[in-house]
Amino acid sequence: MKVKQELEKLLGKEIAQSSNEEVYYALLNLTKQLADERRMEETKKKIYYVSAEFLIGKLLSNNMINLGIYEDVKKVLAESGKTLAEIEEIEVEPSLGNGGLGRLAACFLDSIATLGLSGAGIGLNYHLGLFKQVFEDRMQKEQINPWIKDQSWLRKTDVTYPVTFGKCTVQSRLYEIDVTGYNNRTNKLCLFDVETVDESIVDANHQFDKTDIEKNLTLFLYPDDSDEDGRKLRIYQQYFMVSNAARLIIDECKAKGSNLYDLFDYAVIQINDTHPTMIIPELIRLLVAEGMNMDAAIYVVSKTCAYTNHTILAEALEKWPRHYLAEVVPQLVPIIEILDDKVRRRFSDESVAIIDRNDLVHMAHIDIHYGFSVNGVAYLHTEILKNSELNNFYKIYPEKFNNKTNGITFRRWLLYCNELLSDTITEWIGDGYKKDAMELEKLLAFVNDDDKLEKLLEIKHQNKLRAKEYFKETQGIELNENSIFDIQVKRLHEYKRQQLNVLYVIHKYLEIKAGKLPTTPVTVIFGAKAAPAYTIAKDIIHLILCLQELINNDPEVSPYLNVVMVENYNVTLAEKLIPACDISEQISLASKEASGTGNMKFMLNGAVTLGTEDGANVEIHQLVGDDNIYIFGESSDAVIDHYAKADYVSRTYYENNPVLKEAVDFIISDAVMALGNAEMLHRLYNELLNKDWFMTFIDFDSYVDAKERAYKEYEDRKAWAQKMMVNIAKAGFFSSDRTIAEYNNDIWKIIK
Ligand code: 26Q
Repeated sequence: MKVKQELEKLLGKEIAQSSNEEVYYALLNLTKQLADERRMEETKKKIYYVSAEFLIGKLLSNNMINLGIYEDVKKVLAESGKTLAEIEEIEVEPSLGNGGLGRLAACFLDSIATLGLSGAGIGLNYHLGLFKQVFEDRMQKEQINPWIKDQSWLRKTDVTYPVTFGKCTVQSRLYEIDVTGYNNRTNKLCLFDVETVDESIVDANHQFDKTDIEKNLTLFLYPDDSDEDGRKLRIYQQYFMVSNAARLIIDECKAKGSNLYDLFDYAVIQINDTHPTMIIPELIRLLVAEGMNMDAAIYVVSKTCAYTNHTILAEALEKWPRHYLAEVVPQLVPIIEILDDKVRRRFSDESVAIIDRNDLVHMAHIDIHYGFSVNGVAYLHTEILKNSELNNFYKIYPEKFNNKTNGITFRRWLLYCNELLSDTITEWIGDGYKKDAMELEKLLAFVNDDDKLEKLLEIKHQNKLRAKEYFKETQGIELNENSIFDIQVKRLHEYKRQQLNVLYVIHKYLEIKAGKLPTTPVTVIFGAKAAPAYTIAKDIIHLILCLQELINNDPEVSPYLNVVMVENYNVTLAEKLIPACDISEQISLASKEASGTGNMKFMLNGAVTLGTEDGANVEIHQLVGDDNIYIFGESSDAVIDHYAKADYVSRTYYENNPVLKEAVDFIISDAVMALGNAEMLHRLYNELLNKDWFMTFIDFDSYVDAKERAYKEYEDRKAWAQKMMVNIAKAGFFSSDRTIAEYNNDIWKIIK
């Protein structure tokens, strides 16, 4: 294809004479056309990945890479004096997810299409999605984030269903986004919406009538659930999502010849965490409405649905009061009661019941009893599910439990975000790794090749310069490209322990003030959004922003240490930061991070992990060996034991450790108080001293040791480059192509 001609045909003029915006829209349309040409016939069985989140990121470059026109387009643009980077600025990042689970869903869609599997994602078309984060007075403020433009990747379809709630019926509308595989088929992401949604009901303080379902249903991802109306709105959303999904699936299967008694030969439904759980009773309801008897419907649905668990945090396991469901979706309640009744007849163990004694409906329990597969997302996580969190279920259904260690798409997280590295790898080992990521192991042959090690360091430096330029331009932030980039980017949560990193920063600051100067300067970079109602998380952001101000403006300290918190961390910023990183902070309290996927992206881009034995870090550690990772902290067994015995007392650590005490006390020192809000800083200080539920203090010493060791070893540039090489070489296992192949072999069994 002649890219230039095609583009100019769409533009009606020369590229050089067109604005960036015109070029962007021409490329959008060209890409859509090409994606459409790769549509393929669907196989008998299809995988439906149902998820409340799809954190897909910008799509233009991704699609052009997958369609094989990326290089040509770049060349053609360059000839007209334009860069792809400036064209991409026009695209807005869709705001359809908030973190790991949503980004995982996006990587999975890419790999499903890339492996040539017939599949679709199903979710909601949130108009305002997740909030945009801005910093004001060194605090997080949320702004609404409208992302849908007149022309976008969304395609309006004719598909529409009436969805009935207790109090009203709404009419849905299906929108689709094409999902291109890498040199392979095009699948779809199906996003349901209601046409009556009205963004204008949101006031200046982001408040809106939470009971006006017709107008608010698809406005926000995870609407504020601090009151009952907010919690019910979530149920409205979830039911709307799964009712549409169930009907779409039934319609498609019927069209392919299913008589519905054989639904499981046509469809497999992967339930992404518990948010889509109501698809189980909804499908049962619809099959019964089609004339199937209840037992047959339960049997068919149970053979069609599979569940992925993404967390062991108790507060994230959804339990809905029965009376909420009775009000929002009364038609499901009798079915859920039958499901509960059947469980209770078989098992006397109260802990596996669906409706508990307090009349709470345990969504995960529905999935486990009435799905055929339950999987965790990393080896350790699945072991913890089997042996503790879900042990009572594991004893009943050992055959259902399986592990699927997460993965990431290397198209976005290497080929696109780090072209320098991927081009260099191609030069060294050919491009076979682009289809078979395990070929990256060929890089191990170069761990003693000085020139190649030197080249890796040079690429890292270039990526730091690129990040420096980007953040200077977009956020006015100064990054020192000659410093160690020590990065922690992920949602703000106490279990992820940004506060541990902060305590180290304070400790380092105090050391520098006392005259102990580091050899190589360090930039500690944070990026994180806090849930709007999560007070302590916002306090931690506040502390980071105060320290940023204090440290970066202190001429005694800033030549050696800088703290940077980037605003509105999202997929686009991740693509800039990850390739520039030296040290990847993965410091969750062991047992709490189900997997993590940022850890994999950093490793693939040549950062060295500083982490606990948690989630997929355990597998990274095993792959790269002790010398190529910095592991610290209590084991997950020890942590689980502390919780069981309730014997962790943070104050004891504080009182017995003067270095820790000094750092903690600094939170409420005059220096910080002069910049910050006393109430927030005191609240955080007290939380750490009196509660510290995620055991920050227990790992402080070993964290400081590991970090010092990493900084020290960074000085030996050759030894460090060898660690980088090993990390990149061993990252192949974390390709989502591997993960999806495993899902297909063990769970989905889609035959090409
Ligand atoms: C729960 C109750 C009520 C409302 C919302 C929620 C809720 C919302 C979002 C619960 C969980 C989430 C998101 C979870 C998530 O992102 N989990 C991450 O999933 C990744 C992919 O498997 C893992 O790598 C991470 O370890 C895990 O934290």
